[in-house]
Amino acid sequence: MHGPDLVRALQQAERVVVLTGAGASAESGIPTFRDALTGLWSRFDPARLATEEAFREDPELVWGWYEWRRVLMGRCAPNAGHAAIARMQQAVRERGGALDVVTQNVDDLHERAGTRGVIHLHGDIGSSRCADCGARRPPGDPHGEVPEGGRRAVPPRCPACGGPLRPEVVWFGEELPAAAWSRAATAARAADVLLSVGTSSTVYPAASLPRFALESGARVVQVNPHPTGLEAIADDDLRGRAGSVLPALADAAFGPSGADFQR
Ligand code: BJW
Ligand code: ZN
Repeated sequence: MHGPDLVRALQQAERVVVLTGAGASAESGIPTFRDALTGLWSRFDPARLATEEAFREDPELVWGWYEWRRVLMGRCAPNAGHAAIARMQQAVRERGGALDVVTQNVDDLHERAGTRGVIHLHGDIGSSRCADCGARRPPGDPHGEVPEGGRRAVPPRCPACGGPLRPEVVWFGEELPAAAWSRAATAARAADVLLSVGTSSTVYPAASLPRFALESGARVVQVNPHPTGLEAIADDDLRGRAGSVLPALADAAFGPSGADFQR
C-alpha cells in the first residue's frame, strides 16, 4: 500500500503537516460536501448553502442546516483516522519534531481524538456571531431550538443589535481567519512531509497548501479513496479510506498501537 521509503520519510521528517477535509470525518458519520448525498438535505447543494447570500435570502434554511449539522457533529465520535493522526503527532513531538493539523472541517473531532493546536481554516460550527454587527456569542451559550432531522430554524437574535446570528464559519467569498491562514501557509512551506487527507482539493486557498509544500521540496502524500487531481503532482497516492490508510501508516512508521479507539 505504501512503500518503505514513505515510512522512512515520515520517521525522519522534522516537520509534518496533515491537511484534512470532509473525507476525514466521513467514517464518523458526517456527510461530505461533494460526494453523493442522501437524506433530507439531498435536494440542496451544500456548497450553495455556504454563502452569505444564501443566508440573507433564506436565513431559516441556512441556520436550520447548520443547527442540524452542529447537532449531528456533536453526536459523532472521532474515527480511527483522527486517532492515528493524534498518535502520529505525539510520536513526532516525542522525538522533537512538529506535526501540525490544518483542517477545513468545522467539527472538533481532531481535538476530541487528542490532537493539539489544530488550525481551523473554515471556522467552528459550535460558535456563532451576529451577521450584522459581528458580536460574538459566548461559546457554550445555548443555541435556539434544534431542528430535529433537519428543518428550518429561526436564527436567534443578537442581544446587542437585534440582527440574526450566523455560524462562525467561513463561507464562499469570505476571507479565512488571518492568523489561521498564516500559520497554515508557514507550516506548509516548512514541511518535510504533507499529507492531504479526505479533501477534494477544489476549494481555495486551502487547496494551495500542498503546492506550497511541493515548491519547498516537501514530499506530498494524498489519502483518498478517489482521485482528485492532486495525485498528478503528489509523490504518493494512497487510495483508500482515512480510517484504514492512516492507522496502517502510523503503525508502519511509529509502531503499532491498539489504543486508537480508547482516547
Ligand atoms: C474520503 C473518505 C474517506 C470521502 N477517507 N477521504 C476560482 C479559482 C480559485 C478560487 C476561487 C475561484 N472562484 C472563487 C474562488 C474562491 C473560493 C473557491 O475556492 N471556490 C472554488 C469552489 C473554485 N474560495 C473562497 O471563497 C474562500 N475565501 C477566499 O478565497 O477569500 C478570498 C476572497 C474573498 C472575496 C472574494 C474572493 C476571494 C473561502 C472558502 C470557504 C469554504 N467554505 C466551506 C463551508 C465551511 C463551513 C461549513 O462546513 O459549512 O468549506 S465550502 C466546503 O468546501 C467547506 C469545506 O471545508 C470545503 C472543502 O471541501 P472538502 O473538505 O474538500 O470536502 P469535499 O466534499 O469536497 O471532498 C471530500 C473528499 O473526501 C472527496 O475527495 C472524497 O473522495 C473524500 N473521501 N470519504 C478519505 N473515508
Ligand atoms: Zn448584532
